[in-house]
Amino acid sequence: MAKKPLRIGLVGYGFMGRTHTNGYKRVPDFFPELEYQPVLKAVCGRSEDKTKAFAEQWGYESYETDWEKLIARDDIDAIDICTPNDTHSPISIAAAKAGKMVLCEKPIGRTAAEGEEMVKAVEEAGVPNTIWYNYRRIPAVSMAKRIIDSGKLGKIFHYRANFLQDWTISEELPQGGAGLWRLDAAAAGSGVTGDLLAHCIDTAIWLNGSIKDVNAMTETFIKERTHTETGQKQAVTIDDACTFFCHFENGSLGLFESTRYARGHKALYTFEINGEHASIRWDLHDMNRLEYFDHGDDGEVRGWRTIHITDGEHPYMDHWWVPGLCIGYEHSFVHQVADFLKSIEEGKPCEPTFRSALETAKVCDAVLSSAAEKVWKDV
Ligand code: 4PW
Repeated sequence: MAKKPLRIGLVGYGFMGRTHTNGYKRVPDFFPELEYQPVLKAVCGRSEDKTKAFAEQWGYESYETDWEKLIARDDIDAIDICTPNDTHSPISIAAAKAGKMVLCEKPIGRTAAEGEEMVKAVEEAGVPNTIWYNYRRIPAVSMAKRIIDSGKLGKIFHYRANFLQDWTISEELPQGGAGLWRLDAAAAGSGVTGDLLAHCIDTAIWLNGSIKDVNAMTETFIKERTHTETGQKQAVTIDDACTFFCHFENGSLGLFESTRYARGHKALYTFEINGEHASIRWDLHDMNRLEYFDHGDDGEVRGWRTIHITDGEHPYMDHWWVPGLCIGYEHSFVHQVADFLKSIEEGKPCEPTFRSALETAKVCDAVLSSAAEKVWKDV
């Protein structure tokens, strides 16, 4: 079958630039039924040497050092944004105005206000759009969605999630600049709330519906850091840790925690959902497994069971190996590319769209203002 090309213009060649590009490259071999095939047309970055080297290593046909030039090119169909959060809004809006499809790394913007502008731009332009909340596309997480939607859990009472890391426990770590922009509120918007809890919130809304109101606390453990570009000491204005509880619209209670000060944890993302008939839990460190407790089981053998999500009947797994063999973190991005290509083939939205991701941004904003004002906040 002759493939339709989807010509990609990637902005940013860091960690996310690599995960997305790997997704574009893997899809044609593992999802051969799709009509569209990504073509790595151009990558864009500020450093010419590094951008050129990335283009050569990963197989982009060309490179640019100015994202406005990339957007102006008529041989590009889709702009993929993998740059720090403060650039998501201007690049997305310009790309949409130029009639390009827009794929943007999470979170949608630094704030919900930025997100609103981005939603307006893609909707006015009528261009396909999506935000890369990749954890939805881990087969075990998608399987949790399928189980919950089937009604097996019954009424949901509790949703709890954690995202724990430990990479900022050092006063020596500067803020700002390559790789460290996540510590600089001007670039990132917030700390763990927008960077890590946003993932937990996106998954939670997807699995358990909208969040109604929140009550949060945040802490900044290291108050001053040296800025990489200015060499000056600056106040740290990101949240190093954030804990919040909430009500979901369906009446369940939520409890969320994230920190970069949990010594020993590098990227521990877990969630657990307790329903009337059954419970379910998942752990990114053991990502091919889903744990499930069904109260309807025969009492003598009732207990938590571990489902190995590697069977062809599990989400996405018919595209990979034989049952029992695992896949990894990078596959969630391959799945996101496949879902995006499928969505343009079918003329349907690719979730989460900019509009859906705006809901997560609103929860993040409510969390941060609840912590600042020490009060409950409606979303
Ligand atoms: O989006 C998150 C990042 O900013 C990721 O999922 C994990 O934490 C890996 O890097 C950071």
